[in-house]
Amino acid sequence: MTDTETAAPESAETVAHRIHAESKAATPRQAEAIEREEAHAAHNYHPLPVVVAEGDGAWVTDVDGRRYLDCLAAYSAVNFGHSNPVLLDAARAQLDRVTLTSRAFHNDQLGPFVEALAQLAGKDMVLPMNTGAEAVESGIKVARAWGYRVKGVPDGLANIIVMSGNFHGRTTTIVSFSDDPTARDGFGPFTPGFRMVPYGDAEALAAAIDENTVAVLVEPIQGEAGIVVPPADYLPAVRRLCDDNNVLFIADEIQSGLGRTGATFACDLVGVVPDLYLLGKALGGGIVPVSAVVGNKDVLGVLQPGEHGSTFGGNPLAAAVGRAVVGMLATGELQERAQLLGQRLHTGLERLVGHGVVAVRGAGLWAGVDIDPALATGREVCELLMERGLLAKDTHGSTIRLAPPIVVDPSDLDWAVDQLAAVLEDLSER
Ligand code: IF1
Repeated sequence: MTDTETAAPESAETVAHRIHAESKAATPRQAEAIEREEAHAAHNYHPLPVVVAEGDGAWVTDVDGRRYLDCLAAYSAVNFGHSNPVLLDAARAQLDRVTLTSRAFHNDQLGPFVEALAQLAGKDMVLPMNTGAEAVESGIKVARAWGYRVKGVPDGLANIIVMSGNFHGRTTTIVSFSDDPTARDGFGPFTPGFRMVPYGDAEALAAAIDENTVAVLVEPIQGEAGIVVPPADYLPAVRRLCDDNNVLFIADEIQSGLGRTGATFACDLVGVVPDLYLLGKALGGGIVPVSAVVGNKDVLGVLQPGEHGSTFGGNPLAAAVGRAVVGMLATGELQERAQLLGQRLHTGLERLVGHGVVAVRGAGLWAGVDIDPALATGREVCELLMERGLLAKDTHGSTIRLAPPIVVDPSDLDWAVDQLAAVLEDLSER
């Protein structure tokens, strides 16, 4: 007996969702799962009609046993693959000990985690949080407090410079400085104290800095904007401008960091060290939410007891997994793998330019592919790729992003490019 047979008469909306789900879903199991989700979960996403049940490495399996190559990796939160044995072992070992104490007490996992993460980043202090947005919000609060208490900016006058096309999360303050109407409209009133300049334009940034500027917040490579890589001399120019004006350089490496670009941090690719790294996603190994603000004591030391925190920030389970993640990155082998596989991926994708692909951008095992809009939208391409057993996600317009787990087999990478080529060929013949 399924829920719907015992439930009250279906509302028109439920019927519509059921028809939608069934029409999109290939099997009854999928339809049932989608219908229940659509009936009871907020509709803040428009997922592809696939219902994942298991994951292993770079592959996931749906409720009917169909396998898909995961080329999204949960927006780079699954850099080390689904069910990574090293990370699962670290989680399992801690699950049987203690998982949550709050920071009202110490726990025996936090110290080793923050020590290892600070060392990985070449810094000396870590503020442990949970989601990426929490790390961004924490970075904003730390920068403002540093501005008032160290730089000497008059209280309440601090400004932070952000970039056009930015994506830093979904909280009200963060969307306050978004220029994406879909992310921002309808959520006011907004938080003041932010200025926007064009991404990649050092002159515009120089002109926007004034005596009350406390920080520049920038993605070293913009993810949601479509894997936008700035000119090679841009981040070094940001570093120089921040040094010259006593302004904090805050790098949001939540999506670009932790191996994705073929380096530990995307900033490494251009030899730049920010004052604060904002980390998240892959820091939790695809198992638990783990994020952090990583910097030196002269900045993060401004926080006094009781001024900031979170129930789960730095919990022993998160710290145990985060420490295992840092351990996997400490040797540099995963970063090298992402660099080598990334070359293979980009070489394959470049061959499609002029054959349905307009442009390819990215770094390491991270690519933004602009599909010829005359052929299809990014969503349509992703639906056709899904039918061929490849999961990817479109971003704005006709751009799709490809970011498989770094553990992906080289042959699977070649297969993925072949599937995209086949989809584009089918579309061009349509
Ligand atoms: C969604 C986008 C990607 C991020 C950067 C901070 C955060 C994110 C550079 C906040 C999060 C996620 C959020 C998720 C989808 C995904 C996303 F499409 F929204 F924009 F990756 F590009 N900084 N990005 O990319 O981290 O609080 O989510 O842990 O909101 O739909 P979070």
